[in-house]
Amino acid sequence: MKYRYHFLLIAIFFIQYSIVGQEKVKKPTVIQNIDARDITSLNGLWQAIVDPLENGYYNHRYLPKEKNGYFENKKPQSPSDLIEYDFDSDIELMVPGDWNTQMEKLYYYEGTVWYKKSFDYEVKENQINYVYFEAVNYEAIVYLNGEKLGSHVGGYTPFQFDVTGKLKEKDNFLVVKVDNKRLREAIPTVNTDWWNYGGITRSVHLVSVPQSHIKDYSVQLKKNNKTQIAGWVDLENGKEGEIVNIEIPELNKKIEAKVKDGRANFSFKAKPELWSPDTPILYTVNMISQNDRVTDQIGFRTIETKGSKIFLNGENIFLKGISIHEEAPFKTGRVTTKEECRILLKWAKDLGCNFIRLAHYPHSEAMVKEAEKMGILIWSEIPVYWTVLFDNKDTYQNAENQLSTMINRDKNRAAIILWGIANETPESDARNEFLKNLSLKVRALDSTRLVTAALDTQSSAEGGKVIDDPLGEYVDVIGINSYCGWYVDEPESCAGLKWKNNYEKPMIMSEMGGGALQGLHGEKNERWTEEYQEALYEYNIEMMRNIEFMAGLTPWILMDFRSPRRHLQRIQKDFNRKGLISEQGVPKKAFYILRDYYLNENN
Ligand code: GCB
Repeated sequence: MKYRYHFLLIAIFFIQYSIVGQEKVKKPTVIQNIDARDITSLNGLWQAIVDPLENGYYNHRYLPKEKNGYFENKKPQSPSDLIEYDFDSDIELMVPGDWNTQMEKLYYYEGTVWYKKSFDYEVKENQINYVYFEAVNYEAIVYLNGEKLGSHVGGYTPFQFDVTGKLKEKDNFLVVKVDNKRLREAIPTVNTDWWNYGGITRSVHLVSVPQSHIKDYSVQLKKNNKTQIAGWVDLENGKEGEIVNIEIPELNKKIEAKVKDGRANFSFKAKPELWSPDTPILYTVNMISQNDRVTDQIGFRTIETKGSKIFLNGENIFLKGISIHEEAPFKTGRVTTKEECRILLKWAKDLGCNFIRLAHYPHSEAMVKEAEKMGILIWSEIPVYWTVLFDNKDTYQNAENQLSTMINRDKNRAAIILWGIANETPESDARNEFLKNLSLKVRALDSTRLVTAALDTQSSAEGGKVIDDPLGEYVDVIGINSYCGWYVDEPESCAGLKWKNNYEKPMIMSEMGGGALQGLHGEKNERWTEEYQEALYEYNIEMMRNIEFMAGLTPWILMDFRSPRRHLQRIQKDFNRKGLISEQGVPKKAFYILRDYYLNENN
């Protein structure tokens, strides 16, 4: 009896501890579908102060300032006051936007910039307000009217803070300390092949939602079931037992689901016309709770693998893709508008693509939604790139947070079929464990899509390559980055290169390619000419024709993009020149080689 009692006490202790423990690690989440909410834009010109020594944050003992930090936006009250900063007489930067391409002196800048926006706001009764950031690269510390709201790490995912009761009708000021210093332990780490564009790179909104509101939802076909729609709606401050309606008018569906522990689960039969690149059909879906209503455009499709093939809606599909960086056409810098997304996506369409790899980090929600409307399948990934610190627990947590936020934001997008967990990571036990855990995380969060990773670790065997990376076990689709004819071997030798796969899984050639300066012509063995790149594509396509387990490809890359690793001034001028299109939008010869392959084969 005594022992039983002790056991009970211990059990209660553990249950409580784990609940409290969970509470402690509860991550701030964001509301689903920001486009469908009552929002006030905070985009436009913000005042800014460039602060390389973080003088507005640390005192001369290098301790964070509790008072007199730049977040207070102080003004002298008398002529004798000493205040050594002034947003009003400093620079201005456009939001959304990176700072590097807005001012010449910020081109290479990596460090802290303070952003400030003043605004009036009509506060409505009985509403909850959030300030919502679509993305800030890399670390953001956010203050409203001098008070710290919180901080966020990770350059490509959204975050929000509750500002209910903190907004005034007049003269609010939002200050964001943005820091894009590269850190060894961060995700990505210090070493990448793209520009570390700093700033408030995506839109900022003030959101107003009812006290009891729809926070999040998932509406998708059940895994591999074309006639069963299943999902849930999460309410914030909802009532236990409250009814949530899910309506799909075009399918004549009106479903009632009851809230239990904050969530209304549902599952119902339906026969939607399936979303595919040829038929990118999106249905209007209304979610209606007692006090809130959110509408989304949702597509329905299935995706699975069998052996080395990928099946979309039960039909074998060959993924004719291209890799894309979120780099703006014509002006470079980060993509900031829907129009820029559409230009890049239209170029992918012109190339004959039904698929894109959004490299190497989650792109904006606009990019994903526009691609979905245009009928383009998507591989979306997090920046676990090259040599991240695989044995560091915080690094893992950071990667997992970015992964969860990416999946959370885009889980209703039919276009996304693959979640990418890593790119070209060096094999080691720590790395295998890290990536295995990320793959398990994906499966726990979203069992309907496929897991992939881009690998450059294939071994060499006589006459060819063997895919034998242990990570192959944990992914559904194996991505292979291979630069035959550019970093290794002569282009002519690629055609005969043989591939063997130790896994009975589909393989996507997730990168291949070589550089060319648009307009530079010469012999096909002359590097940097369009002819060299053209021949390289021809030989590599020849090689890929002979890989029977290939399920698609996303060559590197649609458009030339800025990279601080690319110093050859007569050719590169800080651009990675592997684009099939120049940064000014002019296609190179290889563009047409790939287009011919896509339009004339594998249909
Ligand atoms: C790679 C990387 C990619 C680079 C590319 C290159 O393997 O995944 O980010 O930009 O090679 O051009 O070297």
